[in-house]
Amino acid sequence: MSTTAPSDPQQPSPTPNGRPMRRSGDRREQPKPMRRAGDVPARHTVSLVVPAHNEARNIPWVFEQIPRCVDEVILVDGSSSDATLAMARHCLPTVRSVQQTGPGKGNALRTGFAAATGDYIVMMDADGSMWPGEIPHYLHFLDNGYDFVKGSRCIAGGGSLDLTRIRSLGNRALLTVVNRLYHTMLTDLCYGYCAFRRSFLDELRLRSSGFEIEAEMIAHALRSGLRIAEVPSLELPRRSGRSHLHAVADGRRVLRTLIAERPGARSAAPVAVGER
Ligand SMILES: Nc1nc2c(ncn2[C@@H]2O[C@H](COP(=O)(O)OP(=O)(O)OP(=O)(O)O)[C@@H](O)[C@H]2O)c(=O)[nH]1
Ligand SMILES: [Mg+2]
Repeated sequence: MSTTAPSDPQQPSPTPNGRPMRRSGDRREQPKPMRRAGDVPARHTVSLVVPAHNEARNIPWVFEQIPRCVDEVILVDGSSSDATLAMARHCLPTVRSVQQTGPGKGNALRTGFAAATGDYIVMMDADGSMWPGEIPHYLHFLDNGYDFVKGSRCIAGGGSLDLTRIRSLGNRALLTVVNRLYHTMLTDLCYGYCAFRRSFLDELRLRSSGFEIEAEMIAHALRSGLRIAEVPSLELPRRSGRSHLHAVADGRRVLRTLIAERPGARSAAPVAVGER
């Protein structure tokens, strides 16, 4: 009398040639094609640096909309007296928080940049005036060979629902200065939504402490010969809370920075033109 082992539902039933039968859903081993340089672009990692001073009420709107392409979010807290940090941790438990080393937005950004580990760094305000959904537009240009990508409110597709008359005039005047001094044709200047390759962080040689850091970044990017692109960006009104910017005093600091850092100026930070 022959006996048959009871069939094991885990085991595939053998085929006449002794091999297990392939079922639909089984993974097929595909021969892997050889990867050549330039075939498949590797995905670059992205750090988002967010300076925040008393922005607890705005953080939820901002953090909820950060796209999945961002790998790391760094919140640089400027000794907020509200629940900025607690709110950030509540909305995004993986957020990395760093404490800035001195006063001002410039100091906060430099602290955040130094802590970032991604291939690309994106900087964005915490007040809800910049829509996180635009981040992929910046990354698109970096992925396609640009080194420094800045938002522009003054090209088709961009705009501002926040610029007051005095700020708009100031921005246009400072823009004229930068275009003359640096022989360029940028369309916007005092706007802090930017992205750049982290490998160029040293080349940007940032020293500013206040709002003039945005102008310093652009001035040094131009002087270093970085490939700069502008993407349209819509600036929204800050969602709640008070502005930290003083249009006249900060405008003067931007002007001083642009003049001091102009090509050929003795006081300018040494920038390694043509090193790349
Ligand atoms: N960590 C830190 N963040 C700052 C400091 N100053 C400003 N910020 C942040 O930098 C971003 C830009 O500052 P805002 O006050 O919005 O300046 P602004 O956008 O020119 O002004 P509004 O248009 O009125 O909003 C915001 O996220 C602020 O919370 C600071 O000293 N430390
Ligand atoms: Mg703002």
